[in-house]
Amino acid sequence: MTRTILITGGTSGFGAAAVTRFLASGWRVIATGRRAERLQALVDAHGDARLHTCAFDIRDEAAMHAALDALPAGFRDIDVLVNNAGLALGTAPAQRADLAQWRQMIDTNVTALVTLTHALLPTLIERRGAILNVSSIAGSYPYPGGNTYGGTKAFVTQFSLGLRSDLHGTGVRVTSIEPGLAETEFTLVRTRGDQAASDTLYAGARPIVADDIAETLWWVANLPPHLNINRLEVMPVSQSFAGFQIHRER
Ligand code: NDP
Ligand code: 8X3
Repeated sequence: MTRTILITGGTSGFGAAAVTRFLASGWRVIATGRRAERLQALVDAHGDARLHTCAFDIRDEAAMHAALDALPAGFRDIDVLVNNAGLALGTAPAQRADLAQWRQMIDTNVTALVTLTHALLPTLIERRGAILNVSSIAGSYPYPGGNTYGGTKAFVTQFSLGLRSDLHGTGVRVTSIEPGLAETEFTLVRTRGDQAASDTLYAGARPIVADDIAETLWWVANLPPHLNINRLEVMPVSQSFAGFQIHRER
């Protein structure tokens, strides 16, 4: 039976790679994002028989509900929700951070994620489906400048665990996927288009690439129905842990 997956943030990075991965293995895919031209490019590449795209800002609750209400009949029985759309903005310490950027991260990474999840829970319960939330190592390991971004991802991880607890007995699976350093448009977005900063961050690090996370999502989504991966932390081999910083008085 053909299964249906809704992937938010399908226009770039992990989400775009996941759209391709799931289409290639026969799934029906709903891809969302703001950039309509990127969604159209996916349709141009893959056709629209098993791909449906919806262009909307995920922070716009009315637009989200309109997109869900307008799903064609063949795409309504969603088996898997991938909450992937998200972003970091800025690397400044909290005391110099831009409050508007903090709000945008919370609205996107937290509020929109719970809104969409809430809307789809009845369908996912009926389908004994799965929720795959793209969190981050930034939710577990604080770093300077991570402040609100890390806070949103800590929420995503803990929300995933809470959902798992609430959905006990429904057969719905929930996974928090927590990638580390990954080269996508993430750093370009974070730095407002600073290609040099992005290139410098990833140079020589052999970071995670989008296809790695697409493959991880595909693996989790295709596990036997009696198995639940609760949390999955994925780093490139080049990334590991360092010690605490210590400020010394002089
Ligand atoms: P990209 O910037 O390449 O992709 C982000 C996606 O999110 C885009 O498709 C973008 O679509 C979508 N998005 C952002 N804001 C909105 C919005 N307001 N409405 C609708 N869609 C939106 O980055 P990644 O692929 O790396 O990021 C995907 C997820 O992975 C994010 O949640 C990120 O926090 C997380 N992550 C990334 C890591 C990394 O190092 N790259 C590591 C760990 C986690 P559009 O702009 O078209 O709206
Ligand atoms: C992205 C990973 O460490 O750059 O979520 O915040 S990190």
